[in-house]
Amino acid sequence: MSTPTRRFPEDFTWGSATASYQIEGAVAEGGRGPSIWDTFSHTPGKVLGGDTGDVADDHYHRWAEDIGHIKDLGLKAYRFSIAWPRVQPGGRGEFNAEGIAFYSTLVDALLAAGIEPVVTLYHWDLPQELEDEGGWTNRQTAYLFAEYARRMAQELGDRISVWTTLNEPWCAAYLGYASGVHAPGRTDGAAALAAAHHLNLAHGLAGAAVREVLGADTKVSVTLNLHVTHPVDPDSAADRAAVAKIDDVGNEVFLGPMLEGAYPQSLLDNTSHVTDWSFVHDGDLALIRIPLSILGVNYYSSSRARFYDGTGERQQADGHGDGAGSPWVGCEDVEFLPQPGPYTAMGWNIDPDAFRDLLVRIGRRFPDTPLMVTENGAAFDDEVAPDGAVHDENRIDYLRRHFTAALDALEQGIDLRGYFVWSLLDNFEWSFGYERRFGIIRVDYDTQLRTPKDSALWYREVVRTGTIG
Ligand code: GBH
Repeated sequence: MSTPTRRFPEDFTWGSATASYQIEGAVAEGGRGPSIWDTFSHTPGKVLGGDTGDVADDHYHRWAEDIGHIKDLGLKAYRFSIAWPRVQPGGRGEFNAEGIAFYSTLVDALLAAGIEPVVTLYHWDLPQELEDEGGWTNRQTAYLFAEYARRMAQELGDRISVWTTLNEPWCAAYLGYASGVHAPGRTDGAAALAAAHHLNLAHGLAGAAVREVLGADTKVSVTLNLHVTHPVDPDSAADRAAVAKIDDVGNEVFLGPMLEGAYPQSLLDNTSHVTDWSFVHDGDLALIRIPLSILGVNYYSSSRARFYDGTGERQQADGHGDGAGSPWVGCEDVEFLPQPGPYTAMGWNIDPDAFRDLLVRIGRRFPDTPLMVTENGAAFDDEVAPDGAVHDENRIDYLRRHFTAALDALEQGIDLRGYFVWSLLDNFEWSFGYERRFGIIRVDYDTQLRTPKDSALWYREVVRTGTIG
């Protein structure tokens, strides 16, 4: 007796993902204005090795070659982000025709190559001029974001398959405004919660604006980095309560308003020593909860947390090392313990079971909202073989195990529509600069030569056959 080959659905959306600041370069070309990441990366000490996105993968000039690689891999979709300061340099007022033309041409070329464009409107590169007025702590930013979204809908129109409003608002709010390891580098917990709320509002207003232009059935999504946190001692009520706090500040702060129309009372209570939440105005929650066509899930690793009783040094495991503040606003009595390995080059543990459980849990909780894995992948210390190839067996193994987890979830009846590997190219890994390589395609930063790694060639076979080799 032979077991049938396990297969992904015929119409499964296989793709790969990137983000504007991480790949484009050309930061002062084509009328682009400065973003908070330009400012941050040019501030000494903020990014490993002093790296910046000034050149990155030079994708602004090499997009045609990059689309060729996507096509060669047989991918059905490409997830990329629009740099707001490229299309509207100051974040308000005048739009920049040259910036809009760049994305319009990119979209046409993707369609001509048979690749579905999946757009993210915000992947962290806020126009610096808006940050000068408070950035995401300023309610006005949400309304300006919606105007930018409306214009993009008018310009790119029905050529876009899915409109994703935000990428990982958790990172934008907490890493940007609480721990300060991301732009704009602020360390103020109350500011981070205000930012989270204004990002929620921005999501609702932008999604509504896109649908006003393109019709109510336009696919609108948001991408969240959902945290899977295990209690250190599952039998300890205190540890389970610690995990519940992390769930609130990490997940429910977005899932609640976006999908259920409310912030959990436990979140408001547990952060009342930080803020009174007066930035939530009457009517906001109704604006935030728009129908979601797809919920995007980014997943890389899991964490372990427990109750911290105040004795000894509080442990943190956010991958950013010593010196950084905690992103976990209001969770002063929670600590993270290092996870057991194996690890990727980020120091993040590899836990595909947690990925499967997450997809199943979220899928069952929101049965009417299809899921899409909008990011999953791994950084490893790749070596280039004498023939120029990259034999990244470790990345293949990581992807194989996570694809299998996704297949498990599908077989449990979860409505999972697609999977985007992070990332198409090695790129600017935020505060870790170019040290950390997530690409399935190698980029030589001296020559800008692109070389598909073994993982890319392996992925091509998965996409072609719908089975995991
Ligand atoms: C994504 O961020 C980004 O969307 C993408 O641009 C980036 O290049 C890619 O992933 C790789 O980093 O629980 O405090 O220990 C993912 C960022 C990584 C943030 C894991 C949360 C755990 C933080 N996430 N991290 S903590």
